[in-house]
Amino acid sequence: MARIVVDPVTRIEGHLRIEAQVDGGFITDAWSSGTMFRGIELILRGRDPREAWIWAQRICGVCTMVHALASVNAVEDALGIEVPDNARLIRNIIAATQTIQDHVIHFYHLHALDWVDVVSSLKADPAKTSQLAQSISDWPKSSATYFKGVQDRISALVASKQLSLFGAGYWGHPAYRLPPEANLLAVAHYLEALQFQKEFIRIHAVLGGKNPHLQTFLVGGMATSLDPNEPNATINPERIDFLLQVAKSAQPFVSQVLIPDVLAIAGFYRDWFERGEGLGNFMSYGAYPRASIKDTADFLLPRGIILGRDLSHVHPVDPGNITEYVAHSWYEYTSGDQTARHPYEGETNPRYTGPKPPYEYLEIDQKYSWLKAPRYEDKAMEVGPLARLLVAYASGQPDVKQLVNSTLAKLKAPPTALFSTLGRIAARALETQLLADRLVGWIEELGNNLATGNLQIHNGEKWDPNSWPETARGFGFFEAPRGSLGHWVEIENQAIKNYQVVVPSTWNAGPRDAQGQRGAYEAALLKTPVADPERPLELLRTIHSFDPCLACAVHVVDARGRTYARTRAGVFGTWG
Ligand code: NFE
Ligand code: MG
Repeated sequence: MARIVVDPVTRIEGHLRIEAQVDGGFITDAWSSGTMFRGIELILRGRDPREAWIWAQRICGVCTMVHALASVNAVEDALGIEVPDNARLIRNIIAATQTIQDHVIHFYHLHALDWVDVVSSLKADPAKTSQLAQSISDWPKSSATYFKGVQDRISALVASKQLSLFGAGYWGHPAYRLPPEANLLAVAHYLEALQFQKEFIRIHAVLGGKNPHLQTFLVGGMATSLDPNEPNATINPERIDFLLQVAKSAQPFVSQVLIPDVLAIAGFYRDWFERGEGLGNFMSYGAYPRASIKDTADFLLPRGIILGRDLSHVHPVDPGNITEYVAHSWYEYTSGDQTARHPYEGETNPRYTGPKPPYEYLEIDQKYSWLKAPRYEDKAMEVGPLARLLVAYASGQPDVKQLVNSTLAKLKAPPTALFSTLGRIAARALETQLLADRLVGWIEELGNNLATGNLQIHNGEKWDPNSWPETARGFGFFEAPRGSLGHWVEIENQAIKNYQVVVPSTWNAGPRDAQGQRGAYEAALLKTPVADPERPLELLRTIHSFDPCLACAVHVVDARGRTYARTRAGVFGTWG
């Protein structure tokens, strides 16, 4: 028996520590720990609810605007504000743009190197790489000369002995299976994806003034001016043309680069279609209102719950059934640490109980994470692209059904293959395609509103706090790139009395609850083979497939700083 400690897990946002028990070459138990405390929920207390989104958005620099959106949704819900159609469209456009960019960055820059051996790409024959590229896609950058150029860049990097972001990888690990040509192809696309995401996010520059942390959210709508006759308006016909042009750039990149790469890589790692899922319970709050923000039955990505991998039944989501436990988290509840609390009654009382640094292992029988443990009807849930896709598929969403069925046919895999590490990766890629296709339509709708004189962007009816009731409370849901995101706000005497955020990575990376039930990461790691405990590449594959974001999940870094426990397994590259 050996205990593997990976701390920090890198190529993620924030600080995550995984401890795993390995017996006979397989993981037999695992513990997930968020190792920093943040306090945005406390910072929000006493503030004007109309400015909550500005603070909440700083929870994360990766999923940037999702907390702004959930925050305005929550305050609008509390105060009974309906937003105009243009605000719905602009929010959908901003959010879909965020998710597409985030998913591309995740696949290429945060995850691909768990499957792609950069150093092996030096052995590739550029001519054969060209043949491979042309056999799987029509993407034009596919000549032997092009791949030779990419290989020369990697060679120069290796010769400089400064591998930079490719330093300290597990290169040569036996679990890498791609031939050198496929590795070179993927490395070329890693570099292209850097360029793509930089250009694509200009949609946020137009609609939000900047990225990350857009400036144009507003309780009651958006602060983006619409005027067909005003050259300086945020949205005029020229800007619509520009947005369309940038949005359309995503379709070829996703269909000719991302999807073929995911399918090609999956073909070499088919055994990863059979491991790494874990809980079997999946939840999506639903996202992207098609007609009205209020109509939660009419989302592009439907709301629902799948239990026990049963795709024949989609259960409804009742927001009243969401609670958080702190039995194994460094917090205390006035009602006792074995109790669960709904976010409206949520408490953020941090209390670190140990171990004292430097330490070897977490106190797994006691408290061991800065994340709470969210539960739905006392059940742990996986959230994220796979959950959304499964809920959409089981709900009969026609676009998703068609995408999933055609992809499974190409992979010659049954639907049960989705319940896996690779299923998570495939689901993210398919969602990117779905959103890239839909994004253009929303921009066109916005252009139509502009052309027909529907220019309302903000509902100012409840802007004056004197028009608010003495007390009010509401919640805002959204499906962030990593999954179901909820903000709960309680307003009293025109100020925030309590604010609670339950975030996707808290659902997925959270610790055990009072009943000892594992969180999604903890469950997903069980039975994972580990060929070399000193280099636990397989563990990283499953954890990275969730796209961890601990900054979101623990929502002020421990100002005293902390010494990390011994890093048993170093990993390469950092993010954030
Ligand atoms: Ni910091 Fe986030 C997303 C949110 S995390 S990335 O997506 O909300 O779980
Ligand atoms: Mg919280």
